[in-house]
Amino acid sequence: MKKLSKFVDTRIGFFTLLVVLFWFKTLFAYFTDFNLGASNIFQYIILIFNPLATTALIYSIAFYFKRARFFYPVIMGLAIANTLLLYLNVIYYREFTDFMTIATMTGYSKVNQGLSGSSLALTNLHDVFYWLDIVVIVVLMLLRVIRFDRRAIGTRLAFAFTSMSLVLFGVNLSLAEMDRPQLLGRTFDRNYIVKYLGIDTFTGYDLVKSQHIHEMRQSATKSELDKVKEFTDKHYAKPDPQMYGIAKGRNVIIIHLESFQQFLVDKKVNDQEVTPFLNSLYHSKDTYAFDNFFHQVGQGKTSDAENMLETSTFGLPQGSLFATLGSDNTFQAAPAILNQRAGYTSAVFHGNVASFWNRNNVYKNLGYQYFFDASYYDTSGDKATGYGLKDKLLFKDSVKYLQNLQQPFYAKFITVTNHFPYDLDDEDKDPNFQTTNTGDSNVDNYFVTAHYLDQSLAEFFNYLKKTGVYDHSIIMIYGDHYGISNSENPSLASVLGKNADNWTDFDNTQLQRVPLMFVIPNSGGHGYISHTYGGEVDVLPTLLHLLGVSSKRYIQFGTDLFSKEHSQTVAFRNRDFITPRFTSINGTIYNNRTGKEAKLTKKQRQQMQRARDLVNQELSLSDSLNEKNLLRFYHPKGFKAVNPADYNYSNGLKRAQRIEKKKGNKSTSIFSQNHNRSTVNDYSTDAPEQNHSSTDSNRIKITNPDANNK
Ligand code: GP9
Ligand code: MN
Repeated sequence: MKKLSKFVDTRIGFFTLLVVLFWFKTLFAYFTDFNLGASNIFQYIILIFNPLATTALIYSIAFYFKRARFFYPVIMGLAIANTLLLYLNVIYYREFTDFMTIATMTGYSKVNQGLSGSSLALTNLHDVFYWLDIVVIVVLMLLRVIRFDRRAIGTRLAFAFTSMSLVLFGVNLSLAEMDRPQLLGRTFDRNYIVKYLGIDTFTGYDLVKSQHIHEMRQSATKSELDKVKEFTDKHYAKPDPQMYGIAKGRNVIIIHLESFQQFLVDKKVNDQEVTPFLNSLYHSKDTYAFDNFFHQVGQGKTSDAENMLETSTFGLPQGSLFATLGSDNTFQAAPAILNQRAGYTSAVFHGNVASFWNRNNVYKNLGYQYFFDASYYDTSGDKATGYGLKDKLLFKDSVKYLQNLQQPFYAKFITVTNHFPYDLDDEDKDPNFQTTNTGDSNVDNYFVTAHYLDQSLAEFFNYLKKTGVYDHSIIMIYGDHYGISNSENPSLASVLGKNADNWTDFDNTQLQRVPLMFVIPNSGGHGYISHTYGGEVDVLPTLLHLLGVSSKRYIQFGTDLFSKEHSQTVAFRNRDFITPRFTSINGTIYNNRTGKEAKLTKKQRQQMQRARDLVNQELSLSDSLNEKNLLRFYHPKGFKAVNPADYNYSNGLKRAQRIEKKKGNKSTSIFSQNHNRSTVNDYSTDAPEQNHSSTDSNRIKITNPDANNK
């Protein structure tokens, strides 16, 4: 013991102590918080050794500082930074089942406000272990139990440590390459890099890559655009004449159902429907619904869904396109297309801060004319949960802005209440609705917030009907992505009548289904539930065609879901994919009917290979389009490039009213058509908060650089 403490009192001893502690902490994370899927003894050996080389390499930097008063702070600083990186990844992984990239980290700074609520919910009691050693060491140093070693390490010895670590790293890398050739060359899964090389290497590697993207953008040429254009032209699917233009000239009301999965539709728990209102829409003859519609988001989640729906291009393989590239990317998106082709006014209603997912910048590039963010609403006291204004209040309090917009409008409502961690105040809970009892509070609460969201929708629809807006609108409803993450799916299994013990990756993929419905009142009552396979990237061409706007001239990766030529191969962001008969996960093909590994005929194998090629091609081309910002070179007929400087989201209401005034009796707003009378009183909600005075502190902080003096 004494010997050990003496050793720690030397610099090499102290270094060794810190390296070993961090090594253990990383292993702790590997085996408790991460799920890296080591499948054989060789992979386990690599996994166990991979933190060692980089940790030693990083900490050896401190040896070059000769003076004790530099050496100790430097090595402790490195240890703390390294722990912080590990810990942030642990938190991030719990929600995204993925690791943080430089892109997400820099994106984080733009969105961290909104994330703070759920980050706290993502902490775990055992997290103490990640920080305990640091605290103990600092205390021991302060108490002089660990003493500073004044004897410097010679530069040559320091160099020897660095070189040793590099050699060790080389060994690590070659072992990894033996097991998985071209590990770094064709990165498709961050899990693999961490599994083989550790988090530090992954982060360093990612840093180099983001620098690369920066350079790529600068050197991109128009010929690269031609390749993309050739692909999307070839895959264009022409509209079904029966459907083309059936919603022409109508308002488009988009309802973004936060974290809402298809399994909620028609689901009963304790003999009660979770979402009775949505179910009634789903089965209505006015509704065209899809039950094999999949979310395709990556790390950008909501923002990826938005990007796909607005642009029919994919999100990025890492990070959020909105947060990382969105500020200066060129888009040819729905709001701009519909404004220029069919005179639509565009607006987003969202009760969270404008900076979340960098929306305040990106929406300008998409061509959104109005953005009613949290600063337009009273979000004080109990009116908001962690991600913003509660849904019932969002819909109700939006009406005073919506009614002044010129029709037709393209208006998107982004809900938030059904967001992890599915918190809802008791006052908002339906006393007649009894949720599941799975023992996993996320799963149990998920049904409660979904039920609330459903009620809020019913109230909004009542308003639309009462004012007659309903009759000349098309209402598009979709779920953006999963609510229950893969790691929690086993808790959900029993609710779905499945067995948690043999839950598979195939089952996870099945749960990537989200709702998509087009409600088109007075359109003949031919609505039905379509079993066509499709994904979020297909929505824009579908919608444009329903509105009678041809999508042919634009670069879009999706195809019209109603078209006979629609491609039913649905690409997921990690390059897995699903077709009506088979699902490809990590290279394994499953039979959709049995959920087991498929035995393919030669012909089927060829078909699946073609599907795989298609998926790889479309994802790569979409990435090239967005990463290199190629749309800046593309000028489709009649499309005027969007200039973000033309947009400003402050004083939205005043701006709309000014337009109303200027148009006089030509104004088409709901307000004008209602003989210049407000329709606010046509809205009724049972939300208990509406009359609460705001005594409590706010649950979200409003800081929108753009919006003042409403
Ligand atoms: C926040 C909301 C949530 O404004 O849209 O985004 P998510 O966490 O689901 O990506
Ligand atoms: Mn979301």
